[in-house]
Amino acid sequence: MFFWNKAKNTEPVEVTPAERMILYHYNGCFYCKMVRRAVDRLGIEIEYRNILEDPSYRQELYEARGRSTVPVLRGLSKDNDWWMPESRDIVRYLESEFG
Ligand SMILES: N[C@@H](CCC(=O)N[C@@H](CS)C(=O)NCC(=O)O)C(=O)O
Repeated sequence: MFFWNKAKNTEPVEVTPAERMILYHYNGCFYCKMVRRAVDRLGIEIEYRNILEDPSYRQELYEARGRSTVPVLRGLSKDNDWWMPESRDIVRYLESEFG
């Protein structure tokens, strides 16, 4: 099971395997590119939501997190909906789950 720290000095959050994964990103973002590269390298099936191409994606990200910084990986299941920011945490999670 993967855990990550949502913010400094917080309890680790448990990330459960998701039925669907979504990456909020945009093309010119270096940190997003790092994550997209990991997704390609690991051959993961993921839905991309480009927040500059579709403002509704930016809006849903903002509503969930209170900010629209990308990249953010979202894991959706019937009984869970987690949102993971920070490129390095995302890559670490993907490698631990799919590497
Ligand atoms: N530490 C973050 C940095 C993310 C970051 O700075 N993203 C930029 C784009 S490359 C961004 O979304 N800036 C606009 C904002 O924060 O609203 C990470 O590694 O994911």
